[in-house]
Amino acid sequence: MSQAIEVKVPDIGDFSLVPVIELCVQAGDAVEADAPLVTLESDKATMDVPAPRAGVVKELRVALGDRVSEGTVIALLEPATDEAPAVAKPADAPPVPPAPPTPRAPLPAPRVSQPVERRIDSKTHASPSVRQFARELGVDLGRVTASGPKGRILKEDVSAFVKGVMRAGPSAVPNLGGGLDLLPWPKIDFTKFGPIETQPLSRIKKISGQNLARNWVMIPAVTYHEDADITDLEAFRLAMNKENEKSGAKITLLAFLIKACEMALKKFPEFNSSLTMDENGEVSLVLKKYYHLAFAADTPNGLVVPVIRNVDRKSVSQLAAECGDLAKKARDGKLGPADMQGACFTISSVGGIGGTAFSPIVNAPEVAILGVSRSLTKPVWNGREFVPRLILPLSLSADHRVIDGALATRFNAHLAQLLADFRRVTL
Ligand code: CAO
Repeated sequence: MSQAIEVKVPDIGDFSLVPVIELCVQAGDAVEADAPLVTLESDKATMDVPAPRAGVVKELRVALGDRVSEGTVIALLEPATDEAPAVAKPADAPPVPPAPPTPRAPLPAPRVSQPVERRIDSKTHASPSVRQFARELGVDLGRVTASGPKGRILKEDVSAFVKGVMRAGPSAVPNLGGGLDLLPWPKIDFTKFGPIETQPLSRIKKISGQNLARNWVMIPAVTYHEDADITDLEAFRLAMNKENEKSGAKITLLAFLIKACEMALKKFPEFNSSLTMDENGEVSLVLKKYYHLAFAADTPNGLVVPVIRNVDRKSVSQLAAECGDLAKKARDGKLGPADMQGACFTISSVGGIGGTAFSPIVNAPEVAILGVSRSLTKPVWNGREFVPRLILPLSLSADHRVIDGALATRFNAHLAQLLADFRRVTL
């Protein structure tokens, strides 16, 4: 173990002689860097003094009610060494490679909970660390009974509240819109109404069903519709297929769609992203710099979604060939897990079957999916007359937490432009 360091109250603005209202640790506790050690409260705000590094608290130099100012030593901390981390790892955790030596960080800024929070709900009187703890557990502090001085909610109060809710079961949680609180699935004896036959669900249907249900309830998705004029693209595709008739290599519409989507993802990077949450409940957006596109494939056993990797390094002909191979593998039930992982964006094309529009379900953790229905020759007004044009219906579902309506419509419009004149893909 290395030598203990003094943890001092950092710069807390204009405040001095601020009372310590909570001790978050005791001597002997192992703490992570940034973990709150004590909480201070001025007449304007509460703030935690965090551990500057991971280590073991050797001594707490303050007691509840003590008044402290910038520079007051609140604790002695024995920093964890690389060889012996202070916080125990689970026995079966893989060995952690030693981190390179880093210069000692300056004292982190205190986490301050501004008084505005109090004004919103004067009953929820709690330190930032307790608020964070409650947030992690999804606890509404307004419903927790405080046992701390001056009606302050302590960490133990939040734990006791959660235990109480767990003991009482789901009915103890009144549904004010926060939880789903769904009714159980209806149990009906269908034989009362007529003859029936019961079939087991396929393995694929069971797995995809769970994913689809989660995505449907967890993603606030909106579907945006657009028409793409593919008259020239389809003429070009058919001409190419005629030219290559002998080789048997067929370029599919799906391959053009994949290439056009790759270009649209490059122009609108938010579509090539995923939402993630860290252990503190902090949500961020991961923007991907690779282009792996998936397509939904209908198989006798159910829906599967194979992935074509690095679409940006492949030509439309290569994409068509790979789609064909993967679709065959899907139908033969031979797709491995690696064939279905890592997608950035999915295309669900039912155009070979029919349809005019539909709302595809976003495939988490992706943020958008393009649905494609059957193209149809329609009369389109060109300013002087109606002319027959081949129109492809596009239905883009996008996660509204990441993509708003204007952006989704721009993505669709751009995609339609690319499909209307595929030369734009080369620009
Ligand atoms: N409009 C009109 N015709 C279309 C079309 C469209 N949008 N897309 C394809 N077609 C035509 C093709 O021209 C082709 O016709 P020909 O046989 O005369 O050449 C035929 O439909 C088959 O097309 P294809 O061989 O190019 O196959 P595809 O690319 O349409 O489909 C695949 C491949 C794997 C996507 C498809 O087999 C499939 O499984 N589709 C269903 C996907 C699905 O279930 N999605 C829903 C998911 S959500 O529940």
